Amino acid sequence: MRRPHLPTLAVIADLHGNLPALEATLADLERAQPDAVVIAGDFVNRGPQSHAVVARAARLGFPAISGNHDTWLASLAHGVGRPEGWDSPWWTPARRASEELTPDDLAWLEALPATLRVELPGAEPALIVHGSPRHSREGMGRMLPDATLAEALAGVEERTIIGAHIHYPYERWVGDQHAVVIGAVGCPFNRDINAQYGLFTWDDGAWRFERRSVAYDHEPLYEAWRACGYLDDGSLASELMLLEHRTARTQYVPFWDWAVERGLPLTRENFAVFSAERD
Ligand SMILES: [Mn+2]
Repeated sequence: MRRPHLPTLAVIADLHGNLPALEATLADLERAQPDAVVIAGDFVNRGPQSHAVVARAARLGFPAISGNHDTWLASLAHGVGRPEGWDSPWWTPARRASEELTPDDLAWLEALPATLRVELPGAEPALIVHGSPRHSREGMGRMLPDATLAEALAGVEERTIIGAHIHYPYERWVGDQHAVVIGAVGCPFNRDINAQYGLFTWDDGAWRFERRSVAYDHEPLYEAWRACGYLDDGSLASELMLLEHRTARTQYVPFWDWAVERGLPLTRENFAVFSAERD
């Protein structure tokens, strides 16, 4: 007897201005043929192609939500919330990325909802979030204690909550709720440089999570880095973001935290010390 069709859902997120990674993911979705595709935010920033990724994603027409980088860059583009030293090389990637967003890009990003409920025939609904149901910057990863996650999920009626934000795949159960974090398409932090996303199949009363990891040629990404100009003023922040693409490991934020904790300036010399201490 043929098995009946099982509902399938793909969730992709954290594109972060990396068009080659998005294209590789789309090619893999062509092979997987899920019933639905949802994009769970962070289209922009970090990578060199924020405008190109937003323009491509907008044309795809998949349901989508916004991530913390999308709302942040949109407000920066309007001159709101600019950090101290905004014109310095440290802020070059965010400054250049926010400048390259067109009025259409901004209107599209700003119209995205924060969360989205997905309902497919024959399956339970799932809630798509960027971080957690209550905040786009609260990732549901291993650093979030169970008790805090339970608070974040209080009042959420869906049993399956699918998020992103932390850039590595992770899943756990809290009570009868299943929290899944998909990996990142454009900027993974799990030392796997492939484009990663989640493919979900409704089987035997639950959404089963399959981690997809799609190899792609990184040379066009590095070429985009050379062409975008974010490295031209010697911006260390830009170099760290490129290094994140090369290593699939978080560099920028932990170095920042390390330097602030010690009252040290964000210099190459200090990054070398940080890197040596960390390994
Ligand atoms: Mn992100």
